[in-house]
Amino acid sequence: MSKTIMITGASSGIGEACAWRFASEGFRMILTGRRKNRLEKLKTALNEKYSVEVLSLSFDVSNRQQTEQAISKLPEEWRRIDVLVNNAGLALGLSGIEEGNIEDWEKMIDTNLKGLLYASRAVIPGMTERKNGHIINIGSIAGKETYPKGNVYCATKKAVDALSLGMRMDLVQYGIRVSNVSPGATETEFSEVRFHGDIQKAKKVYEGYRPLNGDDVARAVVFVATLPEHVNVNDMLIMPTAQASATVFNKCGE
Ligand code: NDP
Ligand code: 8X3
Repeated sequence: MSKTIMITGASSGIGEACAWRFASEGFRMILTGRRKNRLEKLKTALNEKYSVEVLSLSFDVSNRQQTEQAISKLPEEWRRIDVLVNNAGLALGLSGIEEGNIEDWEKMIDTNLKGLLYASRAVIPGMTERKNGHIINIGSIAGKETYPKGNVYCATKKAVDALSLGMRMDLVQYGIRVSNVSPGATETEFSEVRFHGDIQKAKKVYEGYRPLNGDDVARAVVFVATLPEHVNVNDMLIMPTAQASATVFNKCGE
């Protein structure tokens, strides 16, 4: 029987690219995000190309009640989740800690950290019962290295890094795999969201070098998820060739 994967934040970027890659591998998919229209369009496109079963679920992962309800009310045939990709997340703002916007901080913490916890807590009991499953958390280079003005976003991703290892330690006794996949600069809607819709500012982030795209990261996630069951990738850092660290780039004009 095909495995079932739940991908949070599948309505764009890395999550959407993962949906396409996992569909091509024959996974059944639960795709989540807030933007219902996007998810429905994606579902139709995936069905047309790969004839895979897709369930789209629209909820805000930072809302505990919505997340718990969405997962606890899954139809019987979708209750067995083999792989959970905790991808939903965002950065809001790029500013010094002395002038940071507290609402932005709260949204990042609520989504990147609490949302990941809510989704995981709802899915893990099924995995422990079956003594099988795989959680893949999307971290970031920002969780490995703090960069100037990245403060709170970096802190949430550092927390994802710590949680991935904590989950791994607690779930090893159940045979559940836990992986942390941390990308460097990836051109998605990420910067547009970070700069509150300022497209020009967002474009500048990716100028002068070739960033990753969603599909580059999705390939890594599929690799991690499709290794033999006795193999666990604890931690993977995947960077554009032109980016050596959070702040060191080879910008020679792409
Ligand atoms: P996008 O903005 O393209 O995608 C973000 C996804 O997260 C969307 O599908 C969005 O869906 C979803 N999302 C955001 N907030 C919520 C919420 N409250 N509830 C449910 N879903 C939510 O960015 P990326 O694809 O780049 O980001 C995906 C992940 O990758 C994030 O965790 C990000 O931190 C991480 N990352 C990104 C990097 C990059 O350079 N782009 C590098 C390293 C890590 P919707 O708006 O429909 O809810
Ligand atoms: C996204 C990559 O470097 O903008 O996590 O934080 S970065």
